[in-house]
Amino acid sequence: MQKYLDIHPEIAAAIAAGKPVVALESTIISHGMPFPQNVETALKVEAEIRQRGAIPATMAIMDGKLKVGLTEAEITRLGKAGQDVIKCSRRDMPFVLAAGKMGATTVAGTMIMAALAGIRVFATGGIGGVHRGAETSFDISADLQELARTSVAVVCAGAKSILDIGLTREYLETQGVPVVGFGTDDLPAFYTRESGHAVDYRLDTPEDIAEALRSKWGMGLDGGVVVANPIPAEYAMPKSVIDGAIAQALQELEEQGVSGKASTPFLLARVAELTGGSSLDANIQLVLNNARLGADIAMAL
Ligand code: PSU
Ligand code: MN
Repeated sequence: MQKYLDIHPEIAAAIAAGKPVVALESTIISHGMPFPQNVETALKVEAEIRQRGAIPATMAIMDGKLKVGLTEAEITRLGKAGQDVIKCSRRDMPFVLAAGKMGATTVAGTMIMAALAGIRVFATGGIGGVHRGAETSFDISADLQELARTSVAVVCAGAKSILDIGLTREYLETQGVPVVGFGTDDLPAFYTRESGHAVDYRLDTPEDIAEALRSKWGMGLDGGVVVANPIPAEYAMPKSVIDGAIAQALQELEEQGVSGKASTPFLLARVAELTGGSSLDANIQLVLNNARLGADIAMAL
């Protein structure tokens, strides 16, 4: 493992000293947002985490290493390359590593790297899930299986309604993955604060969340936890606007026959285009909001 894992010295020191560290993914940089907003947001997210007293660790595969903690130059390199970077979930990581190519980690990939490095809290925008029509396409994100097995708490704004949120909930339940609502009983749907689906447990403080994580892992139950944090009300989008864009993006997905790992980036990009800049603004704000909560949980832990 030492051969592959390259932990930034500041992060290695923090982990060794038991200081709070928050993992961050890089597919959101390469495939989730356009340049230059992706790089600006990634750097702002890191700054926000530092301001709360924790240390950010953005993950990627570069130069034949699993890099835990990127420099500003590395984040910029990744953000400029955009969709040319290889999106890496569990399946992809060893091949990109072996080939010495640049890879951006998804939620699943980032959870794997966080666990390898000893980081327990990870903040991002949205998780992958069970896609609409999965009963025929079988399109279920590997993020869900990773949540079932890898012991990292994922702070997100819920799941986008490009997914079937009800089926995603069922899948997580089957896999024993708890879905916690931070200050909410209703699972957020990324751009909107509510999905109409209940969370499993509502907790109102970072300390309560940290205590539940300690209990889970302390009793030997491996696996992740979804911590769903609603987008701040002032940045939430009207449901009708977002629903319309998602419906159109899904129709185009089918018409163009997009499938496999290309589906999610295609849908994210089309929804962003169809809603103009407003969904990108919302996306940026909710990620920052999750970074703050992630830092608070890491501090409490
Ligand atoms: N959802 C978002 N933004 C994202 C992603 C999902 O709102 O950037 C990215 C994350 O990296 C997530 C991945 O892990 O897409 C899921 O891809 P797939 O559905 O192919 O597993
Ligand atoms: Mn998929």
